[in-house]
Amino acid sequence: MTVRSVLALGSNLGERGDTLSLAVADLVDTPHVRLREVSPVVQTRPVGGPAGQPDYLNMVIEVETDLSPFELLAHCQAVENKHHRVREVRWGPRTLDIDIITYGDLVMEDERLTLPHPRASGRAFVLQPWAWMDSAATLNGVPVGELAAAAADLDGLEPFEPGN
Ligand code: PH2
Ligand code: MG
Ligand code: MG
Repeated sequence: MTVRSVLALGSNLGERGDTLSLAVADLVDTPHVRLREVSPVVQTRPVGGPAGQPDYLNMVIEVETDLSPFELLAHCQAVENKHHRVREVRWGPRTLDIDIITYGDLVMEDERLTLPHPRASGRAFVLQPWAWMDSAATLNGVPVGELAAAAADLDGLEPFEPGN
């Protein structure tokens, strides 16, 4: 059995664009995860966390996987670790963050993993690239484009042109 899952990637330290591309390649470098869709990359202002941290690059992808939710979480964390993710300050700057946003229609609450991602519905840095990737996507029954339009951080979001 396979399930479609939306993953959100973010980076605000180092070679952000390269890190995101390499991370997508690493995520699908296993027979257990297939890439289905890739969003545009957006540049976004940091939401929360310590003041003065650099802008992020964010994107989302849709994958098809036969991994369980916790196996997929472990896989995402292994890719984060490969890219020198260090867990220090909550919401602090990071080379790479990979969050599971949805896993099929699964709804679950666990201290390690809550699905759908509990903060995704208010974050334009997830919702807007997702809406551009999949205009029919919904989250908790609401079109993600509608959620993006209502999100407080939509203002600071712009398409990212590599080289600028
Ligand atoms: N991730 C966070 C907190 N704040 N802000 C932006 N713009 N992009 C992110 O990926 C991000 C954030 C926690 O993971
Ligand atoms: Mg995150
Ligand atoms: Mg995370």
